[in-house]
Amino acid sequence: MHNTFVPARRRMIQTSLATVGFLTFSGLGRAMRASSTLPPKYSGFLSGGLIDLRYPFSLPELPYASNAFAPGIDTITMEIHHGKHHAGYVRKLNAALEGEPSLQSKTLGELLADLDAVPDSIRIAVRNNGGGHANHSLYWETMRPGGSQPLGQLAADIKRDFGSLEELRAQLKTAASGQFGSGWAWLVADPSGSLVVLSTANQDSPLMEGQHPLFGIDVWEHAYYLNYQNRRGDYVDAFLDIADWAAVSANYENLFKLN
Ligand code: MN3
Repeated sequence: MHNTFVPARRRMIQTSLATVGFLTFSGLGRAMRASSTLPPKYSGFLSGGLIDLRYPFSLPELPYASNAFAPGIDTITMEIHHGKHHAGYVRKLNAALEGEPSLQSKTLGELLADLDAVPDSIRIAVRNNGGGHANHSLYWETMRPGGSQPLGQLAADIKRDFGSLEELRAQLKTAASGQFGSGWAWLVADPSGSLVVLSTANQDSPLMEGQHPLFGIDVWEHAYYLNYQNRRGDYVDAFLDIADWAAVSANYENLFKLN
């Protein structure tokens, strides 16, 4: 899909990120971490410290009222989704790591990027609940009543890689509709330097494949079933209408700020 030419800016970014790691989701984490301790497998563009959240993990507060998106995303769905489902991932992730001091020092990004380093006995729990915590933390950050438009670098790269925001939305909807069973549709920054749409099953995070999640659509039934039942596509349309592309833009630009 991509030719072998990598623009100079991309080469620089990949080099600098491999050296220093990079910022986390806005508002959820602040520090940068060196990535030099990561295994080579993950030491490229996308490496640890993506999400500078650490044990004991906690449920982030919603930056808006739970009725802020009604009727498109109804109030009860928001309250159960955040207060029960996301809270459950946080609680179970903490329980899994309770007796593992060596893992408690890792960021959530580091844990998800190297599940092989997690003992067999808790690997599935960390995968499901760590993924759930990361995915939902991003989800809440990238919705805003009325939505917003992509800015700056993200706007330029959406045009470069998809042609238009409309085409990106169409590809996200296709990915969301085509995900069999529970999972997520994503816009990710790929190590190649491109923006890519993909889907994951269950609570798997793109971080597990070395990709940086920028925007995710939760297609678990708990995200929409009260209001939409089997009409997943209608929920996806409603969610895309409240996508906070400006917030996604800010997260994306954090990838380029480190040097
Ligand atoms: Mn969910």
